[in-house]
Amino acid sequence: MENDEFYMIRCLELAKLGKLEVAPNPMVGCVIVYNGEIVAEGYHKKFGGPHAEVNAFAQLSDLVPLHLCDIYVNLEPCSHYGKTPPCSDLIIAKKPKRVIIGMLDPNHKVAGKGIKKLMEAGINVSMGTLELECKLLNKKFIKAHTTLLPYVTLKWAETKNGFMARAKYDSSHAKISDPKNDPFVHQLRGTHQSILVGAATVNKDNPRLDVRHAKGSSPIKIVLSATLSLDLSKDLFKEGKTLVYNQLKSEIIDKYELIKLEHFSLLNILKDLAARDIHSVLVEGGPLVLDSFISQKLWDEAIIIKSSAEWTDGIKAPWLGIPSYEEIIRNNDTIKYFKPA
Ligand code: AOF
Ligand code: ZN
Repeated sequence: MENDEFYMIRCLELAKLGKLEVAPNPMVGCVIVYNGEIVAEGYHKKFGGPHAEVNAFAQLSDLVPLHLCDIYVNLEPCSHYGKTPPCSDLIIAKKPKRVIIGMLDPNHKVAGKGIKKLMEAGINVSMGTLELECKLLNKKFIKAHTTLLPYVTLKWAETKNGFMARAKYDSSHAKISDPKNDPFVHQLRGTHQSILVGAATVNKDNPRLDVRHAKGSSPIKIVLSATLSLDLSKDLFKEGKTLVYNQLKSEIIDKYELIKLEHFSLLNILKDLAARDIHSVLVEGGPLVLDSFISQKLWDEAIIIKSSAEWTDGIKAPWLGIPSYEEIIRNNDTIKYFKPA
């Protein structure tokens, strides 16, 4: 149905407007159509706030005959009492002609129950319009709910000949990517709930790991330091929230939290993050941490910023050994996107 796809594209556009503020909730847009015309739209704007359907109904004029309207939504309307009441009950009360849904909600609290409620109430439901596109938009939400692990994005910059850091530390930080691409990198930070580095990166580079060259709130910072060999006076610990995974102790200290894991492993760290409703992690290094994610196959996507600079020596960047699925030239860098084989 061409028209269904047209309105679902609009739902996806609306849903994306929530991308910086809804996590760990999904991005959801809703469109109400009467007589071939969009008469109301809404989207989920903020975590804890009203769902897309509620915002769309709030826009609808009383003059529109609801029983002749079609409702489009990219995610199955919810069936549970969370921070807000069930959207499927709201839709049933309004008795529309048809409800067109992009994909099932993988949240086990919903998972088909929303659709079942609608159908049992005698509403005509169409399922799966632009399902792939809907799934792609909410890939982080889906990963977390189906595997109980967060979506892991690896990100690093490397020279044209594959070096990601100087062999010996120098205070210049040996910046590789074009500074004009800082907004791009910060946009990536803003669309992940957390950002992860190893202790060596904190001690050597003193990164802030915040969002300052783009819109969006700064992600929760995650530092891996099995032995707590970490300089806690670094900038990172001054602003925002930081979780330090280690093998020695658990303690909450002002802006950071030490979390002791009996079995210190990447998998257990990821499980713990998902249990805290952290659905996405941007791994920004260093080389050993990135290598561990790759060798343990615990990543979902890698974004590599390749500069035009060539160094004679340094620390080699990880080698993914599989073709990129996309390449984009941005300023003086090439951005390469990889997926696991
Ligand atoms: C919808 N429409 O716009 C969204 C839905 O705590 P709550 O009440 O906000 O519920 C969060 C859950 O509701 C979330 O995990 C997902 O299953 C669903 N999100 N559902 O019908 C929406 N954002
Ligand atoms: Zn809902």
